[in-house]
Amino acid sequence: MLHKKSIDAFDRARRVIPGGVNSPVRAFKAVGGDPVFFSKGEKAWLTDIDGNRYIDYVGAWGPMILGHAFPPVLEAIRRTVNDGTAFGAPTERETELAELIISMVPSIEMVRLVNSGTEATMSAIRLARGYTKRDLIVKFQGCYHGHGDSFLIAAGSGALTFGIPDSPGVTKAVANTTLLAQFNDINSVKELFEKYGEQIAAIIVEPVVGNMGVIIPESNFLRSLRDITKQYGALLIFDEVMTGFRLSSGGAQRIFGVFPDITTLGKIIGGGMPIAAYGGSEAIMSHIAPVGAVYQAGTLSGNPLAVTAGIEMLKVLKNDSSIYEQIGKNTEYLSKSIHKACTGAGIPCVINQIGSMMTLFFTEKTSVKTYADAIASDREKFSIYFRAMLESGIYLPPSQFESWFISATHGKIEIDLTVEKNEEVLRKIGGV
Ligand code: KE4
Repeated sequence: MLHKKSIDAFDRARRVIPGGVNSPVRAFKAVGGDPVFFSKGEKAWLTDIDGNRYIDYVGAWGPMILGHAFPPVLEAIRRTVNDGTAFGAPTERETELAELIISMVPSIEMVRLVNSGTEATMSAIRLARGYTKRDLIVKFQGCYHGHGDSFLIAAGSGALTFGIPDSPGVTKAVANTTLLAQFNDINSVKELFEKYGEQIAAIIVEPVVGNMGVIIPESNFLRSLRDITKQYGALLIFDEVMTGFRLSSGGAQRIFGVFPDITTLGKIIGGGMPIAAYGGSEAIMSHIAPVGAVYQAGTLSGNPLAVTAGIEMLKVLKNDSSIYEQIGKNTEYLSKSIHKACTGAGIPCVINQIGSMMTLFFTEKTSVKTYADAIASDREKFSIYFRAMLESGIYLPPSQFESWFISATHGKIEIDLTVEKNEEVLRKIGGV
């Protein structure tokens, strides 16, 4: 494949944008090579500025569950934009979207719309701290909740100490209010609560992890988080920015039957437009300004175009549960086909798949259930595989530690072609 225009575009972009990208993962640092610049998306396909076409498994990092350029979304935006792009005042559409979200997500009685997943998670922990009048937050090593200071925290020296800043600019003071536990290790949570329980405002967790690659909660792990937070009077926050409306029309919480106090949402609820949300019981959400004292605001929150897109997305997802069944089946078939091919090629791997989320880990391990398991994967092998698949017209997330996203528009043609290209690539890279 020729990438001359992308290479030139990247050179130009790097002169005026840090790293040439507006979000770090897009720069291909984790997989090497230069990023591809795209000009068009349609259904399961992307076209780059050199005219190359790819089957897309990034889906803008989750929003495109109904495929790129979903016609009802485009039509609704076209219709809405003629009346203006923002008013900074309430519109009925925002209420309609809020009512839709509440009707779909079991634990949400009231919801506030914001502009990004990071805003949603930052607001959720501020709300938890304001509601409980406690300062400490527990998060899990390897889980990502956006770039809020409280989340950019690395593991401290000991299991029972506070985190340390994981980025310059994050202060020690902030790191001293974040405790780190290990996903799928309930004892690591119990130890923290035994030591700090009365000071802990909330646990925030990706109920199914996407940001270590896909890691599925062991049975009872989420239930145990629910029990321990209730026992100590802390709140449970499910960060469903990725899993919300992805794993089911009611998110991961409806699949696992565990219901948090606060849920954060994003990605799919905008169908690619910038919008996110956080919600919970009325008792908790009524602590948010202007009703309550916990302050949170946003100039473009509830933006009419983004809200219109979200209404169209959720109307389809709410009314057609067969979508989830279909994309789950297609993803399972893809996952099993790739695993079979890797095994046949003598390339050890583990694939974690749930619904339309999956990750191929190149690892000698027989399972990937924890952060330690995930980071033991062979990143170099993934990079070689990624670049070979890219050259074969398959656009995967440019990092071992991300979820692949399958959409309702990944049909037999796309899945079979991906399986075929995977086999070709494995023969090419062999036991590298
Ligand atoms: P944003 O601020 O990027 O809209 O959302 C942050 C966020 C919060 N919670 C979860 C579970 C998330 O996955 C994310 C963002 N996900 C990444 C991909 N793993 C976005 C891609 C990027 O950073 O460019």
